[in-house]
Amino acid sequence: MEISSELLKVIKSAKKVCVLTGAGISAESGVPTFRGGGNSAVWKGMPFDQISSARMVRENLAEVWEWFDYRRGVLQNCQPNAAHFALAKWQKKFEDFTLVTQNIDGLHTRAGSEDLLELHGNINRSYCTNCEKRFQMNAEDIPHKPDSCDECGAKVRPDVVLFGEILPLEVFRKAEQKSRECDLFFIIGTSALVYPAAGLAEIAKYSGAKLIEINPEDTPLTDFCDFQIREKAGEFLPSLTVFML
Ligand code: BJW
Ligand code: ZN
Repeated sequence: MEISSELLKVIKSAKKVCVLTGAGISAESGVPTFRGGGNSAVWKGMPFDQISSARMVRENLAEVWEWFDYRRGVLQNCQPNAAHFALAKWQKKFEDFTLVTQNIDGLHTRAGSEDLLELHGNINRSYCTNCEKRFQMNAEDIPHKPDSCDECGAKVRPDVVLFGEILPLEVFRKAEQKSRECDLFFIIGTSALVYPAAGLAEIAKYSGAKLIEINPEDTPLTDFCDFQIREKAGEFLPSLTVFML
């Protein structure tokens, strides 16, 4: 795999590095992406942005759970891939390193990444729709447990950020701060269509960081980037990591 000397120079001189990942980084683990023929775009005839919405939680929570339990089942057969492991190594390679993900699959953590900023929640957590008590689920429990809150008896819902919902404030603030402060920002495996997550790359660029995109396809941010790597994350990141050593 060819890696330009210019790219290596930028990476080797970077001190504060921020990485934003999306569904594409887990594609090689067998987790379906949302867009671009990733296979999870439709569930029972419903587009995913309809079922993964705040409105659906209010109107048909049982069906929302069915969709998330189905995906928790898919994840039982998925392991972190070479891209997740490469990024776990990066946390020791830079003076300051921040990993921000839109993914809810927990694969970065399973690969050894620490202090992960999960913008859209986690598929193995839930919270009470009334008192907001949080629950950690066992990945093996399908269907999910518990179904209702042990404090107040109300129904629990997945702890994921659906369309029309606010991102966890502290997590987003930290991601925003790190994007503003970094000198190098990677955008890996995301279609960069969903905001405010995609806006982090814009914050980084306007604050003076160099932007590197790793994605086999173009995105709306491609022309905005300093380097565009048209490769699969699981193939490119391990090679890059070897050169970085
Ligand atoms: C590979 C690869 C390989 C393949 N290697 N790459 C500004 C303008 C317009 C609208 C908005 C705006 N700001 C906010 C909005 C509304 C909305 C939004 O962004 N809509 C746009 C779609 C238009 N945003 C929200 O609603 C957010 N909330 C919010 O803004 O709150 C404030 C507010 C509230 C109320 C009113 C007004 C404001 C919340 C967004 C939450 C997103 N949630 C989801 C679902 C989570 C639960 C679930 O999993 O079901 O999160 S949507 C879905 O998209 C999921 C993902 O995290 C997210 C991003 O997708 P991602 O990761 O980019 O995946 P894909 O599939 O799109 O792309 C995969 C990429 O990988 C592709 O590019 C491939 O090429 C690539 N790839 N193999 C590397 N091997
Ligand atoms: Zn409760």
